[in-house]
Order: sequence, then C-alpha cells, then structure tokens
Amino acid sequence: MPAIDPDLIPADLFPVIDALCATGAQLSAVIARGPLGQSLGAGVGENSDGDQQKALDVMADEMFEAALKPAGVRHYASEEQEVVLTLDAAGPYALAIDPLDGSSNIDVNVTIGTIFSIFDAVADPTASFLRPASEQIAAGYIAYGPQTLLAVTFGAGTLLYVLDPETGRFVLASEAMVLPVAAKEYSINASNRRHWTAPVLAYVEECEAGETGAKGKTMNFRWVGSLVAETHRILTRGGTFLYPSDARKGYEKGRLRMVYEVAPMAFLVEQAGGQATDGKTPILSLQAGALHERCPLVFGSAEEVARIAALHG
Ligand code: AFP
Repeated sequence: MPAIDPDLIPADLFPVIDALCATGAQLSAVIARGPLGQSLGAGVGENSDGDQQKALDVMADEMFEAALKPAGVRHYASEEQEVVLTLDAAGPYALAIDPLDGSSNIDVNVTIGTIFSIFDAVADPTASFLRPASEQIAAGYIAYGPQTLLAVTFGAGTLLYVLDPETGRFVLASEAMVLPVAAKEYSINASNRRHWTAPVLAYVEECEAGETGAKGKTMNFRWVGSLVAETHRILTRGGTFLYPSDARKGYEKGRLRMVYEVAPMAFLVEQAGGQATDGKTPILSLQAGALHERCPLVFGSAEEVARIAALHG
C-alpha cells in the first residue's frame, strides 16, 4: 500500500517520495507519543558542525537513510552526516535532507519538520549537491504539527498533502499552493537586533512603524524557531521570513544551511509565486561551495522580498 496518492507524482520519482512519506508517517507517530516514548529531545552528541544532536535527530536520520537506500537514492547528504553517503551506486538520484529541523522545539510540543532536496545524481558524490539550486528536480518538507503535512514541488507548482491518521496515507489537499503577494506578518529572531546589518534593521523598523510608516499598514510578528513551521504559515497566508547574516561570530552567512534548508525552501516558495533571496540575489541562482555551508535567507511575499532587496541596494 503506497504511503501517498501517486496521481500527481512523476512516476520515476515515486519510489523516493513514497519512501519519504512512509518514514514521515512513522516519525509522526513517534513524535505524537512524546514523553510516553523514549526521550526524543535528549542530547546525544554533536553533528559535524558542532550543533547539539537530539535523540530524534539521530533516529530520523537513520530511518530516512534506511528507507531511501532501496528507493533509487545514490547520494545521501544529511545535516547529521559529515560527508555524503553512497546508498545505491546504481540509483539515479541525489537527495539532501535535514531529517529533523527545529530540534529545539521537540520537548515543547511545537511543530518540527523534515526538509529534502532532490537532484539527478552525478558521478562525484559531493558534486551532486554543489551546483546551482535551480538544478533541483524536486524539493519538499514534512511538517509534524497539529496535522502532519507534505508540501512538495517537482517544478510545476507546489502541492500539499495531509497525512490521514485513520489510513496512514498522505492525501492530496491542494494541487497548487499560492503564496499571497501581500504580507501582514514578518518573521525574524528579534533578539539578534543589535547584530543586524543596516538594511535588515531598516526593513524591520518599516514593519514596526505601522500605518503611519512607509508601509502604511500594521504588520504582525511571528518567530517559531522552526523553519518548516514558518514556511508553511507563509506559504498559506503570506508574510516574510528573514534569517540574515549578522555580526555574531559564525553568523557571517546566517544560520541556515544552503543545501538542505535554504535551497529546497526557495524552490517550494518560488513555485508557489513567492520569492527567495540571500537578501539581494535569488537563491535559485546560487550554489553551495561546501556541503554544510550556510546562506542568508529572505523569502515570502514577492513585494516584501523586493523591498528588502531594494534596501540592500
Ligand atoms: P534547530 O534544528 O537547531 O532547532 O534549528 C532550527 C533552525 O535551523 C530553523 O528551523 C529555525 O528557523 C532557526 O534554526 C532558529 O534559529 P534561532 O534559534 O537562532 O532563532
């Protein structure tokens, strides 16, 4: 029994998407049990970039790696693995994944997610991923929240599926998500204000100025600390998200990783009519120079992203 309706999924990619969804449904059940199961938020070590690994990070990575090996994935690049793994030397695809994004929210019952990006594999494992983000053939996220959702694109719009808890299958909910052009909300970690660049500060101050300011309207503020939760809200009702570079050591390129966070979200957002930049340059025209490289990210309603680019001169 497939884990997702096959109708709108390209046949050659179906085994990969089905494996992702089957694993996502299993993870959803584990996450839903929370403290009734093992301690999912317990620190168990550090990943290659020195970020603390939670038990669920490691569990999710192991589950996705095992499920994708027989599904046609040759190269597997994970936030939780230092180097690219070769799963099936005859497989046609290269898949990058953040198995569990938003780990800091595991123990407080806030939406977390899985983010993935798919390329046609090339001979060299790392070269499969260090290429223009526009060469992605698919990208998506699974959100583990009040609903478990899959948003996915194959380059012809952004599709939305909902996991039906009664059947354990992902069912189509929208053939074309449309990101609203106008925004009423903006998202940025405001505790970093003193570290921001002048253009970022200028934009946030415009948002704070309300109806008497340059925007002539009141904006609301949201910060969940989970990229998948922010992206789904913005895809659904518009808004802007900023994780810019800032003056903190190590944040010269922001916090988010190009290969398995920034590039897939940019693909999904642009396919829904939004825009995604590094503040000024379209993400899809950029490529990572190293597997875990960071990249500043601004995305959301087209008119807001354009305003932020204008402020960056
Ligand atoms: P974790 O997976 O370490 O919780 O990081 C989540 C994340 O990569 C992204 O999902 C959030 O938008 C962002 O980090 C939150 O970063 P801050 O904790 O600096 O606000």
